[in-house]
Amino acid sequence: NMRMLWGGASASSQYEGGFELFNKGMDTQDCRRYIKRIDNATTSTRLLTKADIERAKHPLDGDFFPGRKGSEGLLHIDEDIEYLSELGIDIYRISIAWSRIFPTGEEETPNEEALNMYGDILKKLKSKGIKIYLSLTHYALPLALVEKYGGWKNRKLIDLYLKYAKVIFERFGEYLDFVVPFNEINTGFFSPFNGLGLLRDENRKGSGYDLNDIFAGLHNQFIASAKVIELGKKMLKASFGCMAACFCYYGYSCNPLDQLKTLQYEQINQWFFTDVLAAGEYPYYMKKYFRDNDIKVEFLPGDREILRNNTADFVGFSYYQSNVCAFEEMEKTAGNLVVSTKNPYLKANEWGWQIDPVGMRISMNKIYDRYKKPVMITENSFGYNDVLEEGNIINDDYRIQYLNDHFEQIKLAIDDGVECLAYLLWGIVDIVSAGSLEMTKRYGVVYVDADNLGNGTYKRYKKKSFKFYKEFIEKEKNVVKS
Ligand code: BGP
Repeated sequence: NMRMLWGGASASSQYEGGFELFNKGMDTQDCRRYIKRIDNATTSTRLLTKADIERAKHPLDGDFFPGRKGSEGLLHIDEDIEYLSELGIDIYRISIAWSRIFPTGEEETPNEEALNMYGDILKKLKSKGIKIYLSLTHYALPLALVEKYGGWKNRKLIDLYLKYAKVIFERFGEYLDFVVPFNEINTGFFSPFNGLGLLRDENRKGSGYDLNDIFAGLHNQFIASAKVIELGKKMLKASFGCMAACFCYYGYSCNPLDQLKTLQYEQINQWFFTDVLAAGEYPYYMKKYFRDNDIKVEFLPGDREILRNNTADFVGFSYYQSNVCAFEEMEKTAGNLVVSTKNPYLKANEWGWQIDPVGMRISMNKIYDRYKKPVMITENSFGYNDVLEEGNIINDDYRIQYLNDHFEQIKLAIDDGVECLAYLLWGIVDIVSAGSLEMTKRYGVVYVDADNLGNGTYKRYKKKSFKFYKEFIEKEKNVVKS
């Protein structure tokens, strides 16, 4: 079968900029204001309220919305594609901003200038022999759909999403190799604003969200995802996947209660979502969770068949770190989307994310074992506040170490027998972080000269890790030939 592919990944609102371009409609990511990080839960920059939306529409002096500028990708797209080509990557993951194509989500006809812009980008990538993985949406929901329908909790969004997907497939189908309807489908559970466009209600006790809204939103996304796959398979030869954030939970000790909590945490935080999209039905254990939390998910006639008949061809996942479950609340650290218990065996970065290469091998085996479908690492790398030194040098040896250790474990998982389609280095050209909106939380092998408030030249400089990744990919390509 095909050699494993090595590539990179980005997301529209973290990379593009071009907020004023071609009458783009505001989307949820354009509303998120930069606030200096006070804790690693990043609640204030992730879980927006109605007041936050109003402020985004009428900003105060000094307000900065990083999603509107990203890392000025659109201003540097030709140069960035040259870097990708120089690296020799096989595949590149991008997302399209829905509100560029349909500013309010409900226009009769799509925005032709925006379509042409994305068409040019896809053509340029293909002309370099780079395969395309398209996320139809990556957190960026047209704001008008939040204000008019309350976001994904309204079933109306399914048809509007299909209308958007149909245009993308008609116009770009020939360029697409892999299509995934939603980024990290489990985000809706932790980050309901990013995942589902649900506003946090400050007057509500607890998280500020009604679980019935969250699970209605998730159900609508599951149905939308399956319907997009049904439509896409009629129109394209691409492979269709699902994708979730992988948390790789460990029990804090061999205390059975720690193991029980780990089992339950992994079910509700991770397996539930890929069970629906990759296995095609709601898993048994959610019945108890819905009963215990008084949640009623409305299934319309045909819903169960749509899910069963349109499952994902492959299971993508983002992997950054592992997490710990302790039955007794213990010392907390942080991780992608969730706050987790500290693992005494692991080192962490300044955001408290714990570095665990072996967890990558464990996760690849567990996901492959569960679905017997090819897996794909759709996000990996590590956030560091890289320093631009004299002569525009960035000595990110720590990132080379992280990547090298994770590549070793990926190869061990493949030796275990796991079928892995690709590895995509997250934020391969530096972008704005999704959780904290920080430019200084850098993942890439290409540095972008900008700070957290949008100041800087936005010039690109190759980091030390650029050469490492370029040489690694070359070796990978030669090994297969020999
Ligand atoms: C995932 C998102 C990505 C990416 C990643 C890293 O949840 O799919 O958009 O940003 O997290 O997290 P952060 O950017 O917050 O460091």
